[in-house]
Amino acid sequence: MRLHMSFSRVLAALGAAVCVCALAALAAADDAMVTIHHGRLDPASVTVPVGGTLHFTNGDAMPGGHSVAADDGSFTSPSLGKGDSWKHSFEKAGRYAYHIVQHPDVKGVVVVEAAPAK
Ligand SMILES: [Cu+2]
Repeated sequence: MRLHMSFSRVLAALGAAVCVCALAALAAADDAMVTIHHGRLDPASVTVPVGGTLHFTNGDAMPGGHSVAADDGSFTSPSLGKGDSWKHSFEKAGRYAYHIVQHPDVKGVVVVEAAPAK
């Protein structure tokens, strides 16, 4: 009985440690998300800090999938099926105009901001 009690306590402590780690990872992540649809990018304009990561998720089924590409060629995603994700990290500040390859008239912009001076 005594052994069982302490084992439960160890489990509880482990659980708490995992929770704290997950929260810390979330807080530290300079991540943003964009969902790709046939006729729009949601949101069309997104801001990440230098070093931040943008996650693109394809929300709509499309024969051959959807992909996104920077107008200046600095990034191109693979073809994404519905529900698939792809991520890209931005190491240089600037404005990156991009579009959906299958819907070139659907445009978005990624604003990469320099980290504030410390
Ligand atoms: Cu489409």
